[in-house]
Amino acid sequence: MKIGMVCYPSYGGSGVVATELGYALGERGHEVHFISSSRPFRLHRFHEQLFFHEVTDVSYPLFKTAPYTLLLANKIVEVANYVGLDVIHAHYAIPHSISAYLAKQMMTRTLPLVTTLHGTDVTLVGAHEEFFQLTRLALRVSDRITAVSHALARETVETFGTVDQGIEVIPNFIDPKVYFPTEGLLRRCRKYFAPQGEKLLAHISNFREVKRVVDVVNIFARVEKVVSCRLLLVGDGPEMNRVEREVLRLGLEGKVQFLGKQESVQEILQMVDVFILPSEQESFGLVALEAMACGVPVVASRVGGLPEVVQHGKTGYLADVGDVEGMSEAVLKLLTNDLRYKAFSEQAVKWARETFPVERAVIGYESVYQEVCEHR
Ligand code: GMT
Repeated sequence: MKIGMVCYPSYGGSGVVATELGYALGERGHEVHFISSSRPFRLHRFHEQLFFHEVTDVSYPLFKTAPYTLLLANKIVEVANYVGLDVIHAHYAIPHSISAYLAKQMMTRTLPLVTTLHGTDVTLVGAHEEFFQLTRLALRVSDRITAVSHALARETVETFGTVDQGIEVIPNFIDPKVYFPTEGLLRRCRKYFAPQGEKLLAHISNFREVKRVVDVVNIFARVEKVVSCRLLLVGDGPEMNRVEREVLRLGLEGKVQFLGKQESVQEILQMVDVFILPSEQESFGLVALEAMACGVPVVASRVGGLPEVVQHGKTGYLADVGDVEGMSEAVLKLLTNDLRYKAFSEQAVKWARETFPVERAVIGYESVYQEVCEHR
């Protein structure tokens, strides 16, 4: 099949899922055409079945900003006609599904549209008054809708009412050839970040308010009073300044290392001991899954899709949003009992590999594409 993959190129789970899915589809002989404002950040390996089409900016004195939704719609039509796309897969309803819907109207043949909901499109953007009707339209006009967790599927129905086509849940996934536990290779790095043999805690995100990165610093502050440890903060975003101020306020600057935006997060995850994700909202929490696949137990908030990803008391611990005390106790439970830690780490790898393999997801998406193409 020839699939048009529309996604955000920036640092974030939905772009990662779209890109990894693209590689997996390419491996299975499909042709995948990414359409985005710039090259998706994980689309760096050459693959003969993967292509990238950039939506070019247009400046015109009348436009305050370029009308991206329209430019994207136009690009979808151009690519669909030129390469003969069979299906459009939009990751994130706003504006991608709306652009794809516009593109469908402009086409002289049928072009099925599959929308994958990733979370903030429904929980934050879709729930804003300004986007509510548009998101509802995106849901109505998509031929098939998938969501990355049952929690997100439920929340979509609660927010927008029954979706006629139904919502199929296809959980996010990992490639165990990329995310796996390893020793040795990363000892050198570990020595650099934890020179006295300290434990290493980590958090990776786009540092938006919803991630509650300040909580991560406060959890670390409590833990490091009991166990000698360091914190690695990976990513960047609007909360960075607040987080830095909190680190300074707590006098932790010597123990917290900011690594900025990183691409090969598996290499960081492979050297850390516990991963912390105290988000306010999380439809899935892909990075928590990536951590577990690397053998790193996760301490996270009991919210959205996270209870479907992290097994409380088995592969990590869950606590209520904002429960900094509970999360620091959970980290300490893991760091102060080697036997427990080893069991959690092994269970995390097994759970991630067996429950969220890339093969299962790619077969799920493939059959969705086939069904929409058969019914066009
Ligand atoms: O979490 C973000 O801010 C980024 C966002 C995105 O669109 O990339 O992530 C969402 O999609 C990911 C991939 O499906 C999920 O793993 C994240 O949980 C979800 N984020 C939220 O729901 C806040």
